[in-house]
Amino acid sequence: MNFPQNLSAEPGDGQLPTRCPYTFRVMEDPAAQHSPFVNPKYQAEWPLPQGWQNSSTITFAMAGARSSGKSLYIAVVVKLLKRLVVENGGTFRYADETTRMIYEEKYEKPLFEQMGLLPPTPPVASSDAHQQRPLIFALTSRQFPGKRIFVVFRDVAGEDLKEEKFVERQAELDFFRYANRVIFLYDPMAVPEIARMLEGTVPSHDVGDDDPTAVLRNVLSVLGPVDRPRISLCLSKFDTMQFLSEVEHGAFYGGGDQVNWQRVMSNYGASFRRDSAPLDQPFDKGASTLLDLEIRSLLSCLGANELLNQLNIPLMGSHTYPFRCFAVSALGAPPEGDRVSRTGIAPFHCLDPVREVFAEYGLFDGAHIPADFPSAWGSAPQQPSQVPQQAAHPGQQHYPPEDGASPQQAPQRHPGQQPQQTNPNLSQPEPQQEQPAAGKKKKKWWFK
Ligand SMILES: Nc1nc2c(ncn2[C@@H]2O[C@H](COP(=O)(O)OP(=O)(O)OP(=O)(O)O)[C@@H](O)[C@H]2O)c(=O)[nH]1
Ligand SMILES: [Mg+2]
Repeated sequence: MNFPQNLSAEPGDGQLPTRCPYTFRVMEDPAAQHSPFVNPKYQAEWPLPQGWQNSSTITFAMAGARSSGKSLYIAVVVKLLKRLVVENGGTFRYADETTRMIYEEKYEKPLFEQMGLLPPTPPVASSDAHQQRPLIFALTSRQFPGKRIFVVFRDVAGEDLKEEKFVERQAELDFFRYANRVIFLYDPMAVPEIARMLEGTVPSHDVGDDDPTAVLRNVLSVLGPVDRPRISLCLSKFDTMQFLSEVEHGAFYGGGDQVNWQRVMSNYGASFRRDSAPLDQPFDKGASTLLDLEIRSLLSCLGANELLNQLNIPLMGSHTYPFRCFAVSALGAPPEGDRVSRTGIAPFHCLDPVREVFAEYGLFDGAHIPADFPSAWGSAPQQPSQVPQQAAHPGQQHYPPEDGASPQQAPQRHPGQQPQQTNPNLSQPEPQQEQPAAGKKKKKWWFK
């Protein structure tokens, strides 16, 4: 099932515009030296990474209840993203020093070096809230030699998405409205029936108390009546679901309307039993469509009907929320205590939500070597210069406003716009220019 075609969630109409890495909003002037959404007084501390001008930006915002697996997903998906890019003949690097420091300290070292888990992401109001800074990666692609692509992830604390006093924190999450994808994780272990069945089979681990339906409702309320970023609804910790095929269900299965989980999860024909397409092969859209249908039905069996219904009935405005379902497992096996499994980290289907976006633009979609790709000693021929089409954003304003007025209204989208299915016209590079190093000092003004 494809995303609805009557909604264009991409302001660039199928192209990849230059966005502000902090607010995710499209920059009207892609050649600007600073984000127009950052208060000029603080632009030195919130700079655009080197080479940002006329680049193409792809943005991902994480969402989900506490302990649904968001931070571990980011830790793993960054490693996988690098492999995907390199397998496809591209290059991958941290776009700035801030990203390197945060990724290495908060994600890579604890998980991949110490083989431990990650602490809960601190709420944005706390002084150690590292997720205020996005993780930005600079990519190049062999399909589009010389073009600069930046991929941006923003982690979120489940604590900030909980129901209690959500309106007070809502403004901090405005970037959801402009993300290319909101990756929403749904933890099956939070379903009491599943947790009960797996007791004794899967080592117990953290499960948040928050209702994922309420958390999703909060995310949708941030989107308001107009903005409809596409939502990748992921059944997370899928390794735990796979254990259900081994659980003797005599004690749990009473027949009738009850789901026989052992039978469901033992179905060897199901897409969720197979791995994704190899990294040097095109993203398998057919398998992804099947998986989408299977996971919708699994979510329904897990009692997540209200959650699914919310996406089909607009909370505000008149448009439903375009979403597609995925299954992901960052660890590949349940952790043992506060450490990852002794068998190691074996991610399952984690890159699917990212590859699905790339495939839309023909990026990193199989090790395709263009006919004019240079021989070993030649230099890559440049594609004709094509400047990305920029969406008109009337009334662009700094955020936060200098005069303390309320933030600017969302730029108007065009619900009737058809997304373009062809490759994007990625932008040509500009000569590199010096940027001040990203400031380490935290500024309270930015996220109140
Ligand atoms: N079995 C399994 N457990 C996982 C997986 N990913 C995360 N977990 C478990 O879920 C816990 C929470 O993971 P995090 O990534 O820290 O969750 P989070 O969504 O970032 O949580 P907050 O930061 O509090 O919002 C981990 O400590 C693990 O116990 C997975 O792929 N498989
Ligand atoms: Mg976290």
